[in-house]
Amino acid sequence: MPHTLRSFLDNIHNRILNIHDPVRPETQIGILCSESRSPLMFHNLVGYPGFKLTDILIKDRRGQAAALGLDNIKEVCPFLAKQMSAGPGRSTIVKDGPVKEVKLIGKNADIRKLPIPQHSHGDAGRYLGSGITITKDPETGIRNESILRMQLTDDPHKCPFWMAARHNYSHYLKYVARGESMPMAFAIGLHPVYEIIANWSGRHEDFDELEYAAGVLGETVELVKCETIDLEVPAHAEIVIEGLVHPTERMPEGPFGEFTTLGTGAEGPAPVFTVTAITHRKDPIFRHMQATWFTDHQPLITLPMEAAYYNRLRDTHGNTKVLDVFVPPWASQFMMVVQVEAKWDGQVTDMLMSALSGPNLHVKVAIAVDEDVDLYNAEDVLWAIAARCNPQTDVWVHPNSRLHPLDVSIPQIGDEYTVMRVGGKLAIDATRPPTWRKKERDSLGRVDPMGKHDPAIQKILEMVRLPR
Ligand SMILES: [Mn+2]
Repeated sequence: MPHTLRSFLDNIHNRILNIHDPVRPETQIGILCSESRSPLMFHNLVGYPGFKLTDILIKDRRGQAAALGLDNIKEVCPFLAKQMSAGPGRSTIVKDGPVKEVKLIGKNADIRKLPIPQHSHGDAGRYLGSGITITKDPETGIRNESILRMQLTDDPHKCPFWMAARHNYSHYLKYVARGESMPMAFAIGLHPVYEIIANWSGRHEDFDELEYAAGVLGETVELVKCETIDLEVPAHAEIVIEGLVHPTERMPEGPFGEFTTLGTGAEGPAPVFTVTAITHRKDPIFRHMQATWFTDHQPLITLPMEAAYYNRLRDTHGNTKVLDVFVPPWASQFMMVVQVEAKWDGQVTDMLMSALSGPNLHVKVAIAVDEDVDLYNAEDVLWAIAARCNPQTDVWVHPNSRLHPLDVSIPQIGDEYTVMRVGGKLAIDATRPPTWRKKERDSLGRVDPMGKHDPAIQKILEMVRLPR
């Protein structure tokens, strides 16, 4: 059986909160998804009979472990790094699939009839932020996937969108140079691993992100041809939106509350997606990705980033014992915590420089902690900074670095590019001295409370740990 949104929801069914009360996607979904700690399924969407809506599937390590088929949350980053190192899987084109059960072509394809929420107060409108965006290089025929934000308007078929992702933007520029419209499709509602890998930003000259995700899952992904454009889309998606992007058409786009939880960042005249068809399952589940603070939006991008940096940082000095990498979803993707056991002086320093100069522009603050610090726990990380860090020698600011276009705290350079921000990056070494200097290292060892390993009290210990 292929990995689908439905197979994933079956696997986590006992964690899902099913909501049967009437809820309005345009005005009420935003806060409900933002506040939820666990998976949600809305069964009664006012104005959208037949549709269900789900979100908050992988916001924490527990959901991410479930997506990767793991029990231990500490394996998430190393496992994904290993699977991604193994390279892509395959795709195959099939004649038909569940996503073709209902076909709305041309005038019947009104995007406003999908239960697409408005995410935040101040947004320019309802926003699709959960569609795996598929384009194809007109020269090589190799597809690209990413997840873009697209704004709904009063026009049932016209949607401006922000194209920040590098690969499909380069596709668009090739179509612009030819004076042709670019075919583009949005696939909504896939197994989360396809959503996660769609946000990977590495090079791929002879495969696409769908095939890469299929490799991580150990399967061949089934694709079907679109109805109105020359493109292939996942056969087991819940919903597919097909359309064309004209080479010169522009509409105002934004503002949109982004993953930063800030309401501004990339407004401007934007390319326009013209809807040509919508196909979906008979009983479609709309996969929403709420874009505010600590939702699925952050880990969808940070997971492939963590895996890529896990491999990259282990290369420091040819052999650095990096144990785990965590980009906290509650820190806007701009902070990276690395758990490391250094052998030599300077090793953590160089590893932190590598973290701050890696492939992603997101990393503004890099923190190194020891193997005995729970890097998923902000309290423990802040303890390490407080107890194991001499600010005179262990903290530094690197100036004149390029930062993420949506990092509004960093000044913008010039007004020709909306995406060029240059500022400082912060490194914090909160680790003990390296292992070859055992005496100094031991002086910063943390004590274990009495009885920690006493088997006789482990049951009581579990009870006292539970929140009451
Ligand atoms: Mn790509």
